[in-house]
Amino acid sequence: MGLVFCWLNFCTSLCMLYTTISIVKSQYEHRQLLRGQQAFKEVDTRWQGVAGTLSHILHKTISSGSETNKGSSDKDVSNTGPIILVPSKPHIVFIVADDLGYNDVGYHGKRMGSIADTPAIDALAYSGVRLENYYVQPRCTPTRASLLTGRYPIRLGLQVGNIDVGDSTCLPLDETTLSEKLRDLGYATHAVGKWHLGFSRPACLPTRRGFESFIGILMGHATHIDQTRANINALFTNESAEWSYSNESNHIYSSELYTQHAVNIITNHNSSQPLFLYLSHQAPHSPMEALRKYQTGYMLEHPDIWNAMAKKRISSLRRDYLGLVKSLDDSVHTVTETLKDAGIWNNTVLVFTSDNGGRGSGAGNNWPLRGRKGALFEGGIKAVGLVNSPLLPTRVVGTIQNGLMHVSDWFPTLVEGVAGGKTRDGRLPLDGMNLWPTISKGSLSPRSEILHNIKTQTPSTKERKSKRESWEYLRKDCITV
Ligand SMILES: [Ca+2]
Repeated sequence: MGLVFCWLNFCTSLCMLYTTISIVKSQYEHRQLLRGQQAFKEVDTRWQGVAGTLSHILHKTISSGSETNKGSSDKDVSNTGPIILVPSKPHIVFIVADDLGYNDVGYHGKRMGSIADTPAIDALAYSGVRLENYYVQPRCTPTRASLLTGRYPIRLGLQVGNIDVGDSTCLPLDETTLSEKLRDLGYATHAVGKWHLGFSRPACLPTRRGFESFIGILMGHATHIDQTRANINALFTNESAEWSYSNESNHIYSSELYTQHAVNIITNHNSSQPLFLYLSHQAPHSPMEALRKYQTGYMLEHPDIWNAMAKKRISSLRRDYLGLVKSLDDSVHTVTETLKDAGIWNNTVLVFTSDNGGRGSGAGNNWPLRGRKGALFEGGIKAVGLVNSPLLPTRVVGTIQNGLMHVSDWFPTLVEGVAGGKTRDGRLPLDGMNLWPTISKGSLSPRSEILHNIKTQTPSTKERKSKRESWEYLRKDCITV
C-alpha cells in the first residue's frame, strides 16, 4: 500500500514538473516571438526607409485588391484586412529577337554549320530556364499580336501574315494589350525598337496601346545603318518622326540605337515603380547589314568554316547574319549589366524570345527543325525562348522546361504570374495560359495543344462546304520535324 502511495506521489510530482516546464517553455517562446516581431518591425522599418533604392522590398499589403494598387511603393498599403508579406512587383524586361533561327544561339549546340557566338544569351539560358517546347507564330505581326493580347491571331484578323506599310489595319483597337494591363498595375511601360502592329492612324500607335514612350520603327523593317525605308526616315519617337539620327554623321546602327535608349530608360527609371521594358530588336532580320566589328570576330575565330561556307556561296550572307546576331547578343549583355548597375536586376524577370524561325539559306539556321520563317513546320514556329531572374528558385535555375508553351501565354504569365494582376476581368477571353508555375516551380504545363492557325483564304470546296472543316487545327503532335 505504502509502495503504491509513493508511486502516486512520484507520478503527481512528475506531472507538476512537466506542467511547470511547459509553462516556462511557453512563456519563453512567447517572449522570443515578441522579440522576433520587434526585430522584424525594426528590419521592416529600415527596408521601408530605403524603399527607393533597394531592389527587394518587403511591404505589407492586402492580398485582395492588389489589381488596383499603383506601383509597388508602400504608399498604397492599406491597414485593413489580412496582412501578408509579399515582394514588390518585379520589373519585367522583355527582349524580342527578329527572325532568329532555332540553331542560331550558342546554347543550342553550334551544330550543322551554325557558329553562332552568343555568350550573353547563353549565360542567361544556362543560369535561367530554357523553354524547349515553346511556340510562336510563323511571322512577325501575328506573333507580336498574340504576345501583346494573349489571344490567337485568328481572333485578331491577323492570322494571314504581316501588316504591310500601306495596310489600313492594325492590332484591333478593342483588344486590351499587355502593356495596358501592366500600366494599370502601376508599371512604367516603355517600348523600344520594332512595332509592326500597324500605324495607319494615331490610335494604332504604341503610345495609344499602353506604352508611355516609344522609339523605333513602326513597320516591319528598315535599314539597320540609318533606319530608312525606300530612302525615307522610318524612325519615330512616340508619335512623331525622329530626325536626330538622320544626318550621316549621326547615324547609329539599329541594335546600338535601341540599346542606348533601353539603357537610358533603365538608368533614369525610378526603381520604386515596377518597369516594363519591351525591347524589340530588328536584328537579325533583313536587310543583312552587319557592322564590320561584328563580322570579323567570326572570320577570325572560324577561318576553316568560312572557307568551307565560301565554297557553298553563302558565306557572305551567313557572315552578315551572324554579325547581326552578334550585335543582338552585345545588346543583351549591355542591358543585363545596366540592370545590375542600376540595382534593379535582383528584382527583375527577363524574357528573351524570337518572334519566328530563321529565314534559312544562311540567314537563319533552324536545324534540326524542318522548315523556316513563314511555315507552320517547326522551323517556322518553334522558337528560342528563355527566362532568367534572380527571383527564380534555385531548383529551377539552369533547367530545361519541356512544358508546352505558346507566345500567347506571356500575357497571363506576366500579368497574373509575375505582376499579381487579373486577366479574367470581363474583357475578351484569353487563349494564353499562366505558365509562371511551370517556369518558376517546374509544375506541369496546363497547355496540351496549340491552335497554330486557321486558314481563311482561298478555301477549298471542302472548306466552303463546312466552315468547321476548314479549320487548320494543328495539334502539336501533328507537326512532323
Ligand atoms: Ca520576324
